[in-house]
Amino acid sequence: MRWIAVALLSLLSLPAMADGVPRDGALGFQPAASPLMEEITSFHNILLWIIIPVTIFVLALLIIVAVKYNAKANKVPSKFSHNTMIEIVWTLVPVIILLFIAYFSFPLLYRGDVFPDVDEAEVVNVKAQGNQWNWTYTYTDVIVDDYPVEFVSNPIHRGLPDEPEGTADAPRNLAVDLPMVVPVDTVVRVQTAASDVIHSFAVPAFGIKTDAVPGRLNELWFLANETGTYYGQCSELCGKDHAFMPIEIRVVTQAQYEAWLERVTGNSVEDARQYLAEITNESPVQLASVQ
Ligand SMILES: [Cu+2]
Repeated sequence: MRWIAVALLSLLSLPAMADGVPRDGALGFQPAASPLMEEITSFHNILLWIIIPVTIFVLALLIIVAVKYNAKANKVPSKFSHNTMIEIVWTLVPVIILLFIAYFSFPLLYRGDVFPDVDEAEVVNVKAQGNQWNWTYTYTDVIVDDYPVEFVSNPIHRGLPDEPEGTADAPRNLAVDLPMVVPVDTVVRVQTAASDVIHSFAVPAFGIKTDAVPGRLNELWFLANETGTYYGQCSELCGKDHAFMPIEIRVVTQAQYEAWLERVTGNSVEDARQYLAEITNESPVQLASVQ
């Protein structure tokens, strides 16, 4: 009974959550923060309306058969082996249901692969390189002294000596020292690669997941439509610290993004980090329910 209560409560409280953090006891997806994830969530909800009746129908058939046709209740079993009509029905009906699902599913599956038709000048390009065990983010459009801006995003190991100050509330195994920062309502192209083994770049609130493969450049895109802090994790088993290479993305306003860029390009990552802490204090991330 308890999990039913938790499920109902988590459904009721869904709209109140703003940031992309996993919650204790939650069911379903994190709240969508991109148009793609909104579509994935509504497709998932449509599927529930199909799956639940199918499950109830099959369960009902099983119960009817078990009760009505068991050896005690039905001592003389019928001997027929074929019924053309019923075989046509139980083949056609599932085919129609599956075609209906595929009709919505396939375009959605490839939506993330097709880059939207936008002005290249307005796209933010970031390369995400997976390493054992952290991510290197390269802002390929932002050049300082002939080199693109690049920094390593390390997880915050809470309780260990290298824990940075003021991060006591940061979600465990999700927060990083230097997050990827992108502007809101802007198409972001992420090119994934890896320096050692295969990793995978995934952020549930944006509905994105793409492998990061050594010697290969994969591409994904997202558009975050709400400012906030969003968390993801490496999603391809990559070694002993696989569970400790989180992804943190800060979605900020265009003005904040430009201010952050100015600090990064001023060659001071520490300054940029400080700035992020400042704007976090202005609108703190709600993490009260995170353990
Ligand atoms: Cu991994």
